[in-house]
Amino acid sequence: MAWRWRLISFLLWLPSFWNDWNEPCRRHLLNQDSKEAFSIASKQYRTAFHFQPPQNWINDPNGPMLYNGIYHLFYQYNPYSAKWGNITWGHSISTDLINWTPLDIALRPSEPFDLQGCWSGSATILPGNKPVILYTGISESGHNVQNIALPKNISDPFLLEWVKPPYNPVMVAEGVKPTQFRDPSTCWLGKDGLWRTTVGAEDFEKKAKALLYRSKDFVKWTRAEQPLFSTDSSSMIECIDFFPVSAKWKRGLDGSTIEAEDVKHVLKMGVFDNSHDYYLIGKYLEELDEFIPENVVEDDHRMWLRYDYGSFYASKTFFDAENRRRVLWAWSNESDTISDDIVKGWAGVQTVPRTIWLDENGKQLVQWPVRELESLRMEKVELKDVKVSKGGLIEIKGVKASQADIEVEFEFPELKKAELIYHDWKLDDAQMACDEMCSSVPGSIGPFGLLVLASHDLEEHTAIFFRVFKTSTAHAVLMCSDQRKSSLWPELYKPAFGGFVSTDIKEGKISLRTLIDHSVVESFGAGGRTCITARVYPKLLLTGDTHIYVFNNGSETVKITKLKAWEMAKARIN
Ligand code: DQQ
Repeated sequence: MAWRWRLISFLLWLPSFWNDWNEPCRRHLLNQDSKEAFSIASKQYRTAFHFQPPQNWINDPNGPMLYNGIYHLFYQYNPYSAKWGNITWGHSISTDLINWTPLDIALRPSEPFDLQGCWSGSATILPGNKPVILYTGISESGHNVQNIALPKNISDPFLLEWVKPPYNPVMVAEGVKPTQFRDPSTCWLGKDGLWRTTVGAEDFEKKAKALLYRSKDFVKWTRAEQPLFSTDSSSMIECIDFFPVSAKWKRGLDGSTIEAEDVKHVLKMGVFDNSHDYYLIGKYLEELDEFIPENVVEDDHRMWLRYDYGSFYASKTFFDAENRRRVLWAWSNESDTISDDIVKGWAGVQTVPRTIWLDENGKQLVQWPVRELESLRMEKVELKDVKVSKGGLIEIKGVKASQADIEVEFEFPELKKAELIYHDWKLDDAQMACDEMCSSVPGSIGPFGLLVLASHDLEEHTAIFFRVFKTSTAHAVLMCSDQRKSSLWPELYKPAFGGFVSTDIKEGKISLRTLIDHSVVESFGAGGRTCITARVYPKLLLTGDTHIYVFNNGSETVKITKLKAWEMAKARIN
């Protein structure tokens, strides 16, 4: 009888196998004569200046650092497939943060304390110029534990090999879920001579905790009774980053710069439930080892700030001591399907490295691509003082529209003409507002901005734009990156991302910088006060007929006071 059941199950399984197998084929091999040109697996979706390895899956940036003049970037990497799994630490090095050389995998599962994966973590440079990695291992039994790895040969400039000392693991879950305890931050040194790190965790009441650990020798770590921060508004928090920023200067600070009048701290947390990175600005009270956020009235992560309102997660900063700046990296996930990724053979990129500092108003951070990116700028086109009236569309010709860097400043004449809204939006409402008011919904001051990766008939395009509103007491500027028309391929994740822009618009001006890199559209509004990264796969990239336009769908004329667009060279990446 058993053979009969086997035959029945085989027959039942066959159609699902056929659908699964056939669907990617239909999607990817639309034109059998020219498989490459008509496939979502086309090389056209690979990036020219965003970090990615030659193939396979990547996610979080890990342990970025500058060591003896060389930048190191490690990253979560699956060496065998374009989907998440078998997680190791990939490793690349650079002298300019733009061109990267791949090295061997730095950490791979090998010991009982990381047999099921080498997950995210950070690097710290100890006195005597000794780098050390603290990372999460998934143990034989599937628990999250924290481990140390040290360079095998400290005088190797590339830090090729890493050893895991036998005293690992150095931290195991206590009082929190053993499967929700991970991603140790870069360590900082207190005035008492103790090193500290914070680790994200979820307790048994489903509360998120930034646990604090201290150590004298970097070997024995003791958990502080009080966490650095805890919240009821999220369950697990991942990839915590905790660092000081100057309230006076744009320049970055070493992670161990603690209490000083003009120093504030940033606590960044990846909220597991929605995969968004949020941050709070506040004071770190060293005596109490506690972080006290400023301007927070409710314990609600939806009211916290975000570095980026798009596809951006698990970010991490490092202090670049040579250039006195703090640099931010983040993982930007694909928005196609897993089966697309398998056919593409790769998934995941890192956003461009961004310098990050505290805004003059002390209330938010500002980000801007590192200046080294400008070394890739080639042909340039410029516009000055061009008016764009209602319904206007101006094409920016003369640069390769799939690999470009555009900076534009808009001026709008009469603020009092802004659309009136009768309710106060919450920070979290921006995406909903962008969803309702897309680039073709006419307004008053705006929507105006860029249409990029656009076909000549606009059937495909990604719109990045602003819209200005007034309430009874103030003005609000909405920035959107709308992907809904970005591609004719079906089954992609194509939302309209949005964030509010906190900027002084009384002067009637606002700027936008957009980096276009094949499947990445990374935008910086108002000098980097609001950032949105999008992943898009326009079909038009396969034929190369790509356009960039400035548009205005508001009743009020806006002026392009200046616009510069550069074609970008391809970086040497891995
Ligand atoms: N990715 C890692 C974890 C981290 C998560 C696993 C965040 O360590 O919590 O690949 O994307």
